[in-house]
Amino acid sequence: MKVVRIEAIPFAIPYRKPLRFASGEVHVADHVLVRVHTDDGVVGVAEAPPRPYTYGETQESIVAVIDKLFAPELRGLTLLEREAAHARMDRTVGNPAAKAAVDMAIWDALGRTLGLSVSQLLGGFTDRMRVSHMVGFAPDAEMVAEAERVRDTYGIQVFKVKVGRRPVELDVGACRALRVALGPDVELYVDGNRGWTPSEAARALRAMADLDLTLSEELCPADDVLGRRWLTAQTTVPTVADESAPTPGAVTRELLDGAATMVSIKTARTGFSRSQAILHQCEGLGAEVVMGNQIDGQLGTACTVAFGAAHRSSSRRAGELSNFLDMSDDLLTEPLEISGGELAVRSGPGIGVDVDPDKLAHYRRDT
Ligand code: MUC
Ligand code: MG
Repeated sequence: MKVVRIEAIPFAIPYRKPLRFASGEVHVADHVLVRVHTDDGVVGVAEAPPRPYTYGETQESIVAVIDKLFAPELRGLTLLEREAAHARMDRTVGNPAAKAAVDMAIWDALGRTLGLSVSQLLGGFTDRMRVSHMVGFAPDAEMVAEAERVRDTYGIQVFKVKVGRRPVELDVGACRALRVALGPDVELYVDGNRGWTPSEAARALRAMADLDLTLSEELCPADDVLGRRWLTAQTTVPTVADESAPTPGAVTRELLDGAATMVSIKTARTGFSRSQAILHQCEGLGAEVVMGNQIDGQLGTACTVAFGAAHRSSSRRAGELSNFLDMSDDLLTEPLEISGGELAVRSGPGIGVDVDPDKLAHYRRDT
């Protein structure tokens, strides 16, 4: 059960259709595959998606911090010494996606070693989640056509609509077009990725008051301290903290400050160990959670559903589990399949997925 080697392998898979949102856009999944090898010959895997516009990490920085710092620091620890692994990684500040992928690859290796599912080790509450699909910026008709295609093909009934453009009317019009086309039974919520000021956000929410939005996520930047508190106090739509709450301390600040009423948990930034800390913190504080998507590939999505389904409070809402559908290919031997609006946890040991060596050889960027 001893860690003998950690690999960080950069790869790049183009998106068929880019995802555009207020803080950036994604055309290529330029992620990092992390492999943790043990002295028993077990290999645990996870993927790290760099999001420079959210956390400052790049594909190169993730590879470098794992190769230069985390791999030498973690070598020799057993798979059960995860707190020690985190204490060593936390000597380096930041780098959430790199740390999360190492954490999840260790969990995957542990599950494979024990012959047990990580989702069951984490909590085993259920074996599937309802799926929410993120709709990025495009002309209204394209956003509607995408949502209709995803609904008709995969049975998805929950949509997170990217907002945060200027003028706010652009997004208000898109949300209205989606509500009119999809009808009253589909769930719609919005994510601004910090694109609006508090006053713009307040105006937009007023203009969308009849659209039955269930959540509003990160409409303005975390540094708009008083503005976010002012906004959250006046809206009846629950406010989700996403990129403003990537650590337990930030979660406490956002919730106790009145800047947010709910928290997005992303395994891509807090792995399994720290996501569980945040989940339990939210349960203790009485704050709901949503399983978010960091524009994950299939491996990252398998991690999100494994974690989300493992606990009662994280499986309650639809998880954001479908944006890998826009990638032109992926690394797994058996692709994830969404049907009836749900994604099942993989039953195999660990996270339950395997990387196809031919696909990795084709897409890796370090050879
Ligand atoms: C989201 O929920 O914000 C966009 C940037 C990122 O880090 O995650 C995505 C989706
Ligand atoms: Mg978000």
